Amino acid sequence: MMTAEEKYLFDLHGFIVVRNAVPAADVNRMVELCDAWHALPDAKLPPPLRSYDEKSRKPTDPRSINHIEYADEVFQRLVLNVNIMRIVLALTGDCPQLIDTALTRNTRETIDIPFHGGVSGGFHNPANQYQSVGDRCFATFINAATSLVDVPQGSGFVCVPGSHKAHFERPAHITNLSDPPTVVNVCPKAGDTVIFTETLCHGARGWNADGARRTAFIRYCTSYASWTPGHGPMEEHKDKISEEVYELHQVQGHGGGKRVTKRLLKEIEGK
Ligand SMILES: O=C(O)CCC(=O)C(=O)O
Repeated sequence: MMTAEEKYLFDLHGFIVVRNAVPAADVNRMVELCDAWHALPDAKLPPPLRSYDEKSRKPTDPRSINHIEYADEVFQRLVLNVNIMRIVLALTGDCPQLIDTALTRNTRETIDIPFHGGVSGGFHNPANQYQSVGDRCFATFINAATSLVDVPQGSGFVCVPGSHKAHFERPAHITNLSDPPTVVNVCPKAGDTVIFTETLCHGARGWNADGARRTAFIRYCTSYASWTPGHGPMEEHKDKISEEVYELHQVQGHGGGKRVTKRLLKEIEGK
């Protein structure tokens, strides 16, 4: 389901950019919701929306609102988007699990996000792995970041391409502000999706333009990963999502076979 070129690039860099993954009408709706929800305190958000770190967040930390797929259909379309799922299915061996969604807003007033991911003392968390085997790339924890705005150079997502396979510790002076070729600033247009393995060393530069950077992050893992039970569907809010999104949220064994996966594969094959 990934082309030879996509596999080459993902394996080499640890990320790829899917251009125009999301239709403009959906992008506009997401921007509208992003601005409306970010104008509200947590207590006023429609349940079960809540900020990732409402209690500990400082005013200058970028705010990330979670569980967005329960609050509007546009985010349910996003988690099932075939342009994105084509890659996610390939990377998870057709055993995907939706574990987390987040809508973030970065402004000139909010700070950058330091590098994280990658190796620590030569150790990759076994729940977060990347391998290339035979003709396949395989990642157990994937982030699909859809930009809702055009991101200018000098702002937004940065990473150390290839660091998903790094064995040695990153020297401390290499930061999210370092220059190419070691550090690359990926600047998507509105509707583009940056798909990366969470083993990639990544972070973000502060927003340096007017308005706000708005991004929808959808995180997937393999459905049999041992650390995910706490990330299953929210049973008390089950009535707010479709059967397919509910199933995508579920833990499942190595055999795969989610109905939603089969439906997506058929749709992708027919394209
Ligand atoms: O804002 C960004 O693009 C960085 C996001 C990030 O570091 C993450 O989701 O782990």
